[in-house]
Amino acid sequence: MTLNPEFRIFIVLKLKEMKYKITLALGLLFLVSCGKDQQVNTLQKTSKETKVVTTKNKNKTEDKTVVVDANGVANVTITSNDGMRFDVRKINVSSGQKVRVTLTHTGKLDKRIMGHNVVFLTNGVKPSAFAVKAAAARDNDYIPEETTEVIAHTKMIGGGETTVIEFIAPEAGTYNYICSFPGHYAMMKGKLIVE
Ligand SMILES: [Cu+2]
Repeated sequence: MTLNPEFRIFIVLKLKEMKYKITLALGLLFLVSCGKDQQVNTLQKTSKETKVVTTKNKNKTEDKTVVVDANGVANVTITSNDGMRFDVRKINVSSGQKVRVTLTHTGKLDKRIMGHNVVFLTNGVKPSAFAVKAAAARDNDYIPEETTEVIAHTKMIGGGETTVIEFIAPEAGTYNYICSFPGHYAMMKGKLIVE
């Protein structure tokens, strides 16, 4: 059977038109799905930003960690972990007040690998300079022997342990506290603010 030339041209044109329509439809579908992806990304970004804000707000409560008991003692619990962090970075007390510091280590690592302590340094002592001397005092729990640069310090503890110290808050001023385990002071530090 032979088709007349006019009809053949008609069919070819029709086929071309269909091809064009299909391409156009696929293109639209692609655009729509891209748009959806972008929307999802935007939503994910927004929820991430919200999370960051929440964390920041949590950190703002850091200076509300001191609980003064019926005897006037300022109680503060500092939590540390295997991630080399103190959860408390600021402690507000009054001069002459008794301060009770509880240090807990919620991690799993041994104190020889991830030991933590809290060392309150006297005024004007540079944490970095003290940390160098402390690192050399391994046999003394990383506290330089007969040092005059320490107000008070806890013992070194490992994962799962807790230790408590008490001391009298010195004269008004801002004092640094650090963990003196080698390499920890840069991450594990805070300020004792005495008024
Ligand atoms: Cu430490």
